Amino acid sequence: MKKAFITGITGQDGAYLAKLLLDKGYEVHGGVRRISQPETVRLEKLGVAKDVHLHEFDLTEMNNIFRTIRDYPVDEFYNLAAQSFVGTSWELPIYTADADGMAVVRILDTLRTLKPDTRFYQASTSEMFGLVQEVPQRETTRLYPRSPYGVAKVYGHYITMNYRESFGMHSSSGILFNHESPLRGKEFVTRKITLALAKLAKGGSDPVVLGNLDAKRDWGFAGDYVEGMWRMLQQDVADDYVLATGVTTTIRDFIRFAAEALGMEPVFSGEGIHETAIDAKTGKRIVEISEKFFRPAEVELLIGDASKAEQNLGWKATVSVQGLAQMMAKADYDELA
Ligand code: NAP
Ligand code: G4F
Repeated sequence: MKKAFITGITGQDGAYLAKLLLDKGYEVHGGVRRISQPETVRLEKLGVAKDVHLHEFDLTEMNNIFRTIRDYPVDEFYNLAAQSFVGTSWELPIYTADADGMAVVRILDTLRTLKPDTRFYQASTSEMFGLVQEVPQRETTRLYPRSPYGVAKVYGHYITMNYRESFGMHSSSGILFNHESPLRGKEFVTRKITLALAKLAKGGSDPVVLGNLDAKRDWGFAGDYVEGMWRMLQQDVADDYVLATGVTTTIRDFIRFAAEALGMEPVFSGEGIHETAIDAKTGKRIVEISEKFFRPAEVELLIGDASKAEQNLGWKATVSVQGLAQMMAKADYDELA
């Protein structure tokens, strides 16, 4: 029986990956940081909370990482934990650099010392492309991060490559474009939209208040992307791979897809911070704009080319952005009382 360790097992991807590995017969261990009320709700929703072994773990604590790797040696180590919200990275830039950058070398160097044959996955991100230097973005596109989060992830990305090249470790980075699901954190724009629209569809009256509706993202389904992570670690030779759908969509169009899935007829009017949308069926205002949700520097366009992953890993995204918006909106609607 293969063993795996997942940092960030309580997060969106951690929960889907835990389920995938359990279904494949792995013994699954996961790192959980100390917070006042441990959140295993995603693992519970997927019905796997009782099947995983949870250990106290924090990215910022070197000796804790050392003891974890010493006491629970595994075949595959997936580093998914991070301060993952781009907006917060301007408020917590130093913590973000530590958790999303320095922590990667803490883990890699401990693996190198204690168990260098462990296969390692690093959660790199399309946010590293930032002010994009090529369209679509691929593994060789020059990086130009636009947030403290993106900058920290660039360090994690290059140190993962460096430990592969320096010490021959099986360390791979997945450069994953945005991926979402009904388990997505409520602060991310897709889930913020589907939850607010579901409340409106249930009779509520509060519009969703957003920032830049013109930004474009390449959105896929998280369940597909964890399969790609696993496939990367099954290769004989470690490497870096983009996972993406190859389709890009504005925030405005995502709102349209989610609203239509809930039976609304969204109509947008106005510009900039005066833009709004109403549901033509009920006349209710469903979208407002606030300066509060604009970022100091924006990533305007992301669209990925995942042809290397398709060729080498046989991986392809299976859920369209319309299907994703529908899945998330319906899940939020069904869950509301
Ligand atoms: P998520 O839902 O926010 O999960 C993040 C996880 O990291 C949570 O389990 C969180 O624990 C844990 N964590 C945060 N700080 C920690 C610390 N100091 N020590 C230990 N654990 C800590 O994120 P996700 O969407 O699943 O993303 C997984 C990874 O992929 C992240 O590294 C993210 O940056 C990266 N990524 C995500 C996407 C995407 O679109 N989802 C795209 C590219 C890359 P709590 O439960 O205690 O908060
Ligand atoms: O949903 P978001 O917060 O995701 P973002 O910034 O693209 O980051 C996510 O994807 C990255 C991969 O590219 C991951 F690495 C990262 O961990 C995370 O999972 O924002 C998406 C877009 C942005 O352009 C933002 O400015 O939506 C725009 N937006 C407009 N109004 C908003 C809002 N974003 C949020 N969160 N909240 C708003 O009200």
